[in-house]
Amino acid sequence: MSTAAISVEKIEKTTRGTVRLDGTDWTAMSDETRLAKLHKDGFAILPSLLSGQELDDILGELADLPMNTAPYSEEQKFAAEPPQWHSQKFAEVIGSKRLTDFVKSALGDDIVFMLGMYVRSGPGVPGLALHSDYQPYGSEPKGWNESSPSTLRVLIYTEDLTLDQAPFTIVPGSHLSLHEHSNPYIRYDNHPDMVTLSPKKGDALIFNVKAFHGTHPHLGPKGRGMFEYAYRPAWAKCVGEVEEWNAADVAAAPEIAKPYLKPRNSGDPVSALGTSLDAQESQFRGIAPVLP
Ligand SMILES: O=C(O)CCC(=O)C(=O)O
Ligand SMILES: [Fe+2]
Repeated sequence: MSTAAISVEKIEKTTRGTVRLDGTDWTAMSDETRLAKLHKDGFAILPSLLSGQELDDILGELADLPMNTAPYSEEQKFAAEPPQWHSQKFAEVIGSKRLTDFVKSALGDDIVFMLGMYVRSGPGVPGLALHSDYQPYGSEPKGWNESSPSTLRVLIYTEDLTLDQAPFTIVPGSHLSLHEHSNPYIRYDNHPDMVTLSPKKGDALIFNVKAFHGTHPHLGPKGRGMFEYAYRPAWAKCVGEVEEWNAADVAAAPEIAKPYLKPRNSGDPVSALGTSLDAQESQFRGIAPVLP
């Protein structure tokens, strides 16, 4: 496929829909405002979480990680095993103070790391239709893995997501919808409320898995890498059983990651039934998120 003729500035529409660039300047913003936007819109960007050197160091450690190829494109590859057990530096990000402080501001102090992934995509990858990563009733391909009612995903790209690099798409506020159109098992293309995000390499894009999101197709000549992490509050376990971490892998993980490597099936929400707390000291403000 010849891609040389495509000018990034001219990409106004793709097979996934119109490109409407989110114009937010995420650098000139407090974490408080980022958190408020995460609550209201379902996503936020923490700029420059990883430096170019840190990305290169992780990529170096991942260079010999076995990858599977997607059935729909030779150019789309997924880690065949969790990257956090292969690369100590990838695993260190799980406990990054800047990242976990922000995630805790959204989810509370007791959080569980649920997912590590590494994906590479290249020219010709068709992009992802808008979808939700919340499957409350489970599914054949995902089992119970996406059934936690409260999860944030964190995406860190290893290249700037220019418009020809399969930029990210999302429908702001879709994580809040109770409407029949927000059946999380449906996918959409050409949604008029979809916006396109174009984060820089090393930024952390954080989103509520209930939000409908996807990507435009990969039109440019350069490949892109993506590190993925997910966290949930300790109570919000998956509805059915999911695969546990291997104890030896957890034991060998960097110390900074270990507080978050609790069992994937841990959590006992129902035991709180009958509990009644006096909230007047203001320590339970998490049920009333602040919006911008
Ligand atoms: O490839 C991307 O940018 C988004 C992938 C995605 O849908 C996800 O990580 O949940
Ligand atoms: Fe997704």
